[in-house]
Amino acid sequence: MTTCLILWNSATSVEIAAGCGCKCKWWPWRRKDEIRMSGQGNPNGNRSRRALITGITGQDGSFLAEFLLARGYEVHGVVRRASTFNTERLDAIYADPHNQGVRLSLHYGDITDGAALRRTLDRAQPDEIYNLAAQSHVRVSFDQAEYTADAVATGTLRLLEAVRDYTVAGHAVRLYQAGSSEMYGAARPPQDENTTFYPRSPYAASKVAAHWYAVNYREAYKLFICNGILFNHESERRGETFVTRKITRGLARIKMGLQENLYLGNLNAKRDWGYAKDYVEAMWMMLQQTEPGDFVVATGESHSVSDFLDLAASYLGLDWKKYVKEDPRYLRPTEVDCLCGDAAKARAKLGWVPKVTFPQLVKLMVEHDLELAGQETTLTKAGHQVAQRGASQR
Ligand code: NDP
Ligand code: GDR
Repeated sequence: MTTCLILWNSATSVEIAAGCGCKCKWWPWRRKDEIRMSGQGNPNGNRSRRALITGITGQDGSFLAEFLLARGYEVHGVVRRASTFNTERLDAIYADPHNQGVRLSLHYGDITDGAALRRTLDRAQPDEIYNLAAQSHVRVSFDQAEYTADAVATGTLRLLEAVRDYTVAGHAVRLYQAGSSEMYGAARPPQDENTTFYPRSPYAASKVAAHWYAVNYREAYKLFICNGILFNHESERRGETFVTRKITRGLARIKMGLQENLYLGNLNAKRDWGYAKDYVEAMWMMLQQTEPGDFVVATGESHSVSDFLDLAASYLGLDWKKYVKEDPRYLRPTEVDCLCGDAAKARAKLGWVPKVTFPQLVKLMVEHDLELAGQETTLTKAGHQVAQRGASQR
């Protein structure tokens, strides 16, 4: 007799089936006694569950790594070699690998390098894979279209091929694919899982390809793969060239007298903005279901870029119209006007609901960036020279 383990998720008060031992559809190659799950719901014996994250150094990757470590996972991440440190977001959880009991391991690799991906799978032996690696900037994808397609679309295909062979070799694994609301592009809001994709950038078209590769591998090889269709999610760790963070960084610096103007593109675009920490939890929840599926993750509220400016400026007591200038270099050849997600399926099946509201999100980002601007001011006043971050990309 095998057992089905049901985990109780205290955060959302829902029952989450951690794989089905009885039918064993998603772990068909496991012997029945191996399927009996440990306290962690691990189909691969009694060791702690292992997750592999591509894109671990990014906003979502860093939050997800923290989330999984807190749940007892051993976490492996793919890191690109760079001439400067690109692991800043992992500093809080990084531990010297020479220490005993370290549960975070980083592996050099790249989503454009299939051989390295395969080696990383062999070394990490993951039970869950989160494919977050991407050239994720929509505007940049118009300048680097081929590379974006290679990383986002073909990169996903490379990983799927590696996963296919990994399962043929007898491993049980579940994969999360990071899809995007950008795939809806010009489709009329509200958008849900049944809305037809209408991508408006090389990035979005590449994410659509990745989505369908994932669906095809799920159907063709019976792999447990979930596509998350996540709407915009932001945080104090958001890359500084995305509009929300650009605004909170820029206005906070203006408030402290460190910057005179803020140059932006289209202020009328509307997005459904949530908090990244809430969204990584939804990724994990998808992989704990008994059946794989695709889920929209969104707040259901849409706000314009100027709404975001209004709120951020009001927390700082600024009139943003005095400082914000339009710069056509930040416009896109084809824009996505309005995204607003309907996450009813995620609510019903995963029990997922966003916890942080739009005003709370803007406030926490402003507070964080005011602190950064304060540090810069203190150093400057003390006579230190402080170089501007990412000056060439602003
Ligand atoms: P980030 O841009 O913050 O992080 C992207 C990550 O991918 C970084 O770790 C980056 O590494 C890595 N990466 C980039 N290119 C490669 C490559 N060639 N090989 C390996 N790794 C690479 O993105 P987010 O954390 O915001 O997003 C995570 C994923 O979710 C992405 O796939 C994104 O497209 C998608 N997404 C994001 C949404 C959002 O609102 N944040 C919404 C919907 C989808 P490095 O640090 O070295 O640059
Ligand atoms: P997006 O996020 O394109 O939705 O992609 P971004 O913050 O870049 O743009 C949102 C909207 O703001 C407008 N905008 C500006 N954008 C930037 N970056 N810089 C500006 O100066 C500026 N001025 C106005 C844009 O035109 C756009 O309409 C993000 C990424 O995280 C993707 O990886 C992810 O898939 C989607 O969200 C969901």
